Amino acid sequence: MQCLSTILVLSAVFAGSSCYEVTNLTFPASFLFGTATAAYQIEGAWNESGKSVSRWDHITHTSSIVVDGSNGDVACDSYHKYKEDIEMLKQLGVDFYRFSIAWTRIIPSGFANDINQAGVDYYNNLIDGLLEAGIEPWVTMYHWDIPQVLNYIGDFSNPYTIDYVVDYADVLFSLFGDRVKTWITFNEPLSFCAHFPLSSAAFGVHLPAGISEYLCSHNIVIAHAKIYRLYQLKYKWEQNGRISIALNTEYAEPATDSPADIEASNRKLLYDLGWYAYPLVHGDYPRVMIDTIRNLSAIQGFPFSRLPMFTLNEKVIIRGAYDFFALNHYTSSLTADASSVIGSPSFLNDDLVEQFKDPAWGNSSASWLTVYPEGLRKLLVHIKETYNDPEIAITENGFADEPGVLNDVGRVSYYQSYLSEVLKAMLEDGVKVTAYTAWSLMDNFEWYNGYTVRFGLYYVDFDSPDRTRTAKESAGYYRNVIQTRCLTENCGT
Ligand code: GBH
Repeated sequence: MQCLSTILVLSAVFAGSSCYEVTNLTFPASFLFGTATAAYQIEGAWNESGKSVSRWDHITHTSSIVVDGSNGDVACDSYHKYKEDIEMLKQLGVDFYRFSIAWTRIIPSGFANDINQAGVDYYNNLIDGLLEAGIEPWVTMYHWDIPQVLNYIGDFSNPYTIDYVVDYADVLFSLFGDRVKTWITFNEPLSFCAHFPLSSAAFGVHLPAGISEYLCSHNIVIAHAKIYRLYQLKYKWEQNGRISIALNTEYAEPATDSPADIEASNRKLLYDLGWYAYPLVHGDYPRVMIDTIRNLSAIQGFPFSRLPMFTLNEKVIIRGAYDFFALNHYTSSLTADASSVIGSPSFLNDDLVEQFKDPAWGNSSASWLTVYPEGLRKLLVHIKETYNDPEIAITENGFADEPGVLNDVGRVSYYQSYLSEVLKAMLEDGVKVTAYTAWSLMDNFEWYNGYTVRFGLYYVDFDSPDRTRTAKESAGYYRNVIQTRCLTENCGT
């Protein structure tokens, strides 16, 4: 087997597992390629033109949890430089651009009483500019920047927030739905309900672990379904768009081939992805979550299961509330059974598994992101088999390296190998993948990691007042893939 392909300068790319055979299958002409960003990570202009304070403005201004002490006050300055962003997207030749709208720019009070025209103008300009360039706008309604006023009342763990976010969605459909045909309601509830609040008090949600994650996720599933149903009743006939929710998961690779570890891996996927996908596809939480969390809650002295129940009416609106399956995926973990360990109440303990990384997998500059492309293919097959063979759009996938790397061979190799597994899943396993999104268009504010970790196809110079953008090697590689539909130099040979 040859190590990687001959294209570009691809020596020594996989720290660890250096041999990966890239397929010479090709993407069908109908397959869509895009890139993604999120409002807080790129826009800057945090207090301009009527925008109010979001949770992330609040966190970065009042705590010290971001490793380099930075914030998104200016970020990539895309609020002023969106035309340059569109030029980059044109250079890449993408079919679509997935970006998010800042709730705090559209309805700064947090409630839909007043609409901020300057915010509306910004997104109108962006959407119209994209359409003129022949690029479809794919809009995420919520990528973690909740108005701080709603964070104060408990964020999504407060059921009133369901109504407020549905009102916000209604405003977005009415303002932009004539031109936006692909909507993502929420980005990664697993991240913002389960991973983040636990890692920092800065989030300001003071409900105990083991309770807050489940309330948040429960309300998100209901809110998503209400937004979906609102659209069907009020807008679908006229606007004819498609709606989903971007769900993220690692692939859980069994640590050994023991039945207990295989079951643990399956359980982990049902906890991380099934928590949301099971209600949407099958009408309720996965059986293993219902039973396990009820039992653990009883042992821990709770008079109720910490996993809430859906009412019959809720089940009816939730089941089927999606037009396609939207998947964010970056990495995998080895997974082992830990069902004899009963920890303190917490979503992260309730799954009764232990996870760690295979030292043979390649690394990135984010500790959580190791390179295991086969995990994506296995995950796609798992989704096909578990969720009624849905159409799948990969709404994020990408690689982290250090600031300033322009000859980003690690990223090129990551995209090449992960896309290779997407092709195999499609053409050899029959998984209906119809779109792929590279995270991210450009380097941006990487949440807790500030500007120390980079995901962009374009480098951004955060020291320059212009926030100068420069194409990396990976931008050229991705452009070539989009043009040729092929990952190597020898497709079809
Ligand atoms: C995506 O989440 C986000 O949607 C996007 O905004 C972000 O820029 C991109 O990833 C790159 O990070 O620090 O060990 O607790 C990816 C899923 C879930 C990965 C939370 C990091 C925290 C791991 N993320 N996880 S840890």
